Parts: sequence; structure tokens; C-alpha cells
Amino acid sequence: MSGISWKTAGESHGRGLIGIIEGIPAGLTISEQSIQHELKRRQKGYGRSERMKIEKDHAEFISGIRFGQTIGSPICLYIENKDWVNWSEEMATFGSPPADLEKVTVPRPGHADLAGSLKYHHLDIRNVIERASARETAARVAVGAVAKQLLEFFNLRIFSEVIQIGKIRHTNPVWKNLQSISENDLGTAINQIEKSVVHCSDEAVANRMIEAIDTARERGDSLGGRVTVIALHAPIGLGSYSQWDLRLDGLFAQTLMSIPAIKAVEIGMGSELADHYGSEVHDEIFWDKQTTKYFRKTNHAGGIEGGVSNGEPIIITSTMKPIPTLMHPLSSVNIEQKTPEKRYKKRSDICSVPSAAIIAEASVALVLADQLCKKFGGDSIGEMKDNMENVLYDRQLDILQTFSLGDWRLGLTD
Ligand code: EPS
Repeated sequence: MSGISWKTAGESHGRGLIGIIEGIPAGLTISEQSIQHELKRRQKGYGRSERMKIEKDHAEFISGIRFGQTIGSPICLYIENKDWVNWSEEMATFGSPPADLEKVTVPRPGHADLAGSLKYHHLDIRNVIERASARETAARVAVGAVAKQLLEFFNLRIFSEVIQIGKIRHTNPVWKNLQSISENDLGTAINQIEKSVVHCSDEAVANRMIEAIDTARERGDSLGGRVTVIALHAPIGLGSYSQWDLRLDGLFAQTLMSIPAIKAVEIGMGSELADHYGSEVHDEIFWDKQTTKYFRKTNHAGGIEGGVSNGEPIIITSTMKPIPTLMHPLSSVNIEQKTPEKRYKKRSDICSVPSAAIIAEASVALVLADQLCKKFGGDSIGEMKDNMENVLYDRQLDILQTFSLGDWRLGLTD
């Protein structure tokens, strides 16, 4: 079965961004409101720059949807850059550069500026900055929001939490309590995360994160952090151990690492696993006669064993480095003069970790939707649902083989 593919285009201060997503089966109802909601979520978050007051991201659908339903053709969407009006001469697609054009000639350490301009032989670093910019992630969130709606049809749910900003760590994040939390309490925790300006369920920790961002702002500095994405109800059997490029954990790692500034991706306990004996961390397997399901009491593996989803919640943590645009810039070199120079900027994000959480959700959704289509796909949503029920049906036991834990984690939608 073929899966889902997606591309984005557009420059940060160009006319706008384009997203294309292909492979979504026909007949899926798309809520336009949910797409716009995801775009709003990405723009929120304490520590963003003045630019976020200018942009009012809104996806305009160009193709692939008719009367609110997918029709099986490529879905194309457009997001206008409101800041374009201030850049229309400097970023014009045709014509000559304006007489007063100021080239960018000082690369920022930590950004794509130097390596990118040497690679493409650009003498104006703006040609690099514009596409390397994290502005691209608005289009990614929009195509990811389409993928999310396919997942939701099959009852897969994705949420995220910021678990670290700078030195402030949230030591008791929601994912660590998933084995014991009730559906109600999980709902409350997710609501708290959504209300928090730093996307964290614990108010006291969130307040300390806000203080850390304020301190960074006063220093003219920036902060990174860590975000965890949780995917509930992913069926058993996505990905494969049979080839290097089919492993589910590897697919997540590539997609998440492609988000600007993400420098590490961990599944489940991740790098903490190195501190323990094997007997302490592998999730023992049990069988529940009553529910006729396998179950685990722990989920250190983060829902993936041998590159295959095992029916437990999928847990992925991404680490974001501090943003390289600094109000108190670091030393650099003018690429024309080859003389020492610092690059000053009028505005910058201090911390975009809360936004990264939403972008990571979208990236995880795109991988899961692709895998779901590869395993169960069909041309129409009805065909895909039949395939899914057929594959997950355990003939020996006469049950739908789904997930191992409490009822709220179960089942396909009717
Ligand atoms: C970015 C720099 C800033 C951010 C931008 C990403 O933009 P500007 O250079 O216009 O001040 O605000 O992020 C977005 C525009 C966005 O929508 O997230 C960078 O250099 O990566």
C-alpha cells in the first residue's frame, strides 16, 4: 500500500507558504476549524518574537477537498505571510533588486547561514535565512493537521507537553503517569497543558519556566528545552524490524530532527536507559484472561520494540537547542570583507520550545498517518477501515486485537 507524502514551500518573508499532502484516502471529513486551531496553537507560547503579533496564520485550501471531504487528490494549502508587505521589494520574485538593498553578510553562529551560503554560493545570506527559517513549520503544522484528522478517524490521539526549558525540568510529566492515570484525569492534565503559555501541565514548574525565559530576555539571550509527544491508540504493527529504513523509531527520529533546532530525539526512557540494568527497564509481558489482552505494567520502551509499534502509548521526546538569533550576538566574520563582525537583529524569539511541541505533534502525526496508510491503506476511508478491522481481527481468539491497557485506550470508531 502506498503511504502519505508531503512537501512545503515558501520563504519566511516571501509572499506565503504552501503545503501539499498526498495519499489521504477519499471520503475523510475535514474540519477546517481544527486546521486553523492547530495553526493558532503553534503561534502561541511565551517567549516568541514580535513577528507573532504580525502573523495571523490561516490555511486557505486550494485543492483536494470538496464540500468538506477529501476526494483522493493532492491537498494543497496556502498560508499568507502578513509580513510580506514589508518585504515585497526585498523579496520580489522577479525584477531587479532595489537600489538600497542591504545584503546580509554576517552569518549567525548556530544557524544555517555560513554553511548554507558556502554550499549554494550565495553572497547574500538572506537567500539561506529565508528558507532555513522555522517559519516553514507553519505549513508543516497545517499538513500535519490534515494527517491528525485521518488519525482521529481511527481513534488515534496525539498530545504533547514541554518537559524542560533551559535548566527548569518538569520531573513528573504526564507521560510518566500514563499507566495509572484515569481518562478523566488525563483530560484535565491535557486541558492544563493547553491553557499553559509554556505548554506544561504543572503550574509551579510552568511559572519557573516563564521566569527562566524572562531572565534570558533580559540577558539578550535565548533558551532551548525538551518536548514530549504522546500518541495514544496507535495499533500494533506499524513500522518493521525487517529493514533499516522501515523502523518506526528511525522514521520518527528523521522527521523530528528535521524541525529547525531539534538536536536529539528519544523514544520512551531514551538516554536514561543507559543508567540501568536490562532487568530494570524492559517492560514485562502479561496476559489478562478477562479482557483477553496482553498488557504491560510499564512503558519504558515508549510503545516501540524492534522498530514496531507494540500497542502501548508512543512516547517521543525531542530536544531543542537555544535559538541562534541573539540580541547580544556572538562573534562572526563579514563574508565580503573577511573581517570580524557581529550580527545585530531588531527582533528575535527568546524561546520557541512551546511552539516546537505543536510542530513535533504535527510531525508525529505525519509519520503515523503514513504508516497507517502503508499498513491498512485504501483509496477510500471505508476501504481503509475494512482493511484495519480485517488485519487487527484475531481469528484465533475471535476478538479485535487492539491495545493492552484500560478501556479508554481501546477500539476503532464506528
Ligand atoms: C525565525 C526568525 C523569526 C521567527 C521565525 C523564525 O522571524 P523574523 O526573522 O521575521 O523575526 O519569528 O518564526 C516565524 C516567523 C514563525 O512563524 O514561527 C528563524 O530565523 O528561524
